[in-house]
Amino acid sequence: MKRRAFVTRSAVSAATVSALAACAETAGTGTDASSLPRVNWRMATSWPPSLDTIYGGAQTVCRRVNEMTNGRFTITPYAASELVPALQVMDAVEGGTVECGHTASYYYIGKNPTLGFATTMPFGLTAQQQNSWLYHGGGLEAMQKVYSDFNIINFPAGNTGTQMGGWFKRQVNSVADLNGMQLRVPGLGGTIMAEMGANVQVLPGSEVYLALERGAIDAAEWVGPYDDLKLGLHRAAQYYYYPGWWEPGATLDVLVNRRMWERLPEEYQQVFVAATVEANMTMLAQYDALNGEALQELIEGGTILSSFSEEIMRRGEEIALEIYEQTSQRNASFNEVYENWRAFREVVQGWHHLNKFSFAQYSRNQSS
Ligand code: PYR
Repeated sequence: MKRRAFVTRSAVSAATVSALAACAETAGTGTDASSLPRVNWRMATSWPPSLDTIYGGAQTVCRRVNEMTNGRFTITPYAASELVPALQVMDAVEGGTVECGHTASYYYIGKNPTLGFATTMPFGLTAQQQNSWLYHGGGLEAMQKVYSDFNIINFPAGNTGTQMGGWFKRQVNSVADLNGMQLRVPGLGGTIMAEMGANVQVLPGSEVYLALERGAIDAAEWVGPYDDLKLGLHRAAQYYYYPGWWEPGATLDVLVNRRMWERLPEEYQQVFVAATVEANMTMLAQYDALNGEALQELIEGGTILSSFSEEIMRRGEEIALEIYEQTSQRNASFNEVYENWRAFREVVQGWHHLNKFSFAQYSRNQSS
């Protein structure tokens, strides 16, 4: 039922927008027929504004809310560290320092590992499958339940698609090669890398290049060719690994302080949800359109592409499954979400293996 309620809310948003536009038109004639209040919010983000893809997700939400309410509800996005440090956006929203934020939920798995599901899980769902789980598989309700413990309501508002595995200063062929390496890998991917012997840290996007270039870390993963090129990561390391098996379809979330959310008129809530859905789709389209060309530019500039070895990927998957089982035993919310997510994954992957991946396999064979 709830799932339907979400979809219905999104679907009726167009009607709401028309109603708001009608109010605005009347207001334009000099009669302020709109009883809707003026609301001004701030949105903290975890991103440098130079990344028009990921920071663009925050901008899309803010711009569309403004446009759809004819300027009555404005949200101003702020770059990482302008209001709060990049990796403390959730804390700021929870505490009400800001009304909302645009960030990656897996930066906060220290608070509850279940939050990782909102972004992506190692060996988990592609972007298409993740959206399917969130919007039609009970995923969004499940994650909103987890976030309610933090006085927050969350909405997907961007997806990077399957990421790259990152930039390494030296080649890694075996699990043993990862031992002692200093890596920048966020989320449960970092936990897995640590199990394989690496020293893992999570740095905000704006700090990754300097840390890699100066040798404070030996390898770093950010998103993919377009962003990585902009950050200059190819100038700090030569070996570019794929696939990003710990981030097969990373969602970025807008987090909203629950008290602030409840104070919004329902019309603004619906506009807000519609804007996040638009940002979710737009960011993925942007990444898919931009990454291919950026990859060519990287290769022409001397980047060496390498796939992770079967040994590293198999061991990574084994550790991921162990973590999922063990965390399920001690964390009730993780167990609840994992059970739902695992069942969904089995069905959606079966379907995609039959149609989508067999088509991809055929296309790949034809072009090679
Ligand atoms: C990262 O922090 O690595 C993201 O993919 C956003």
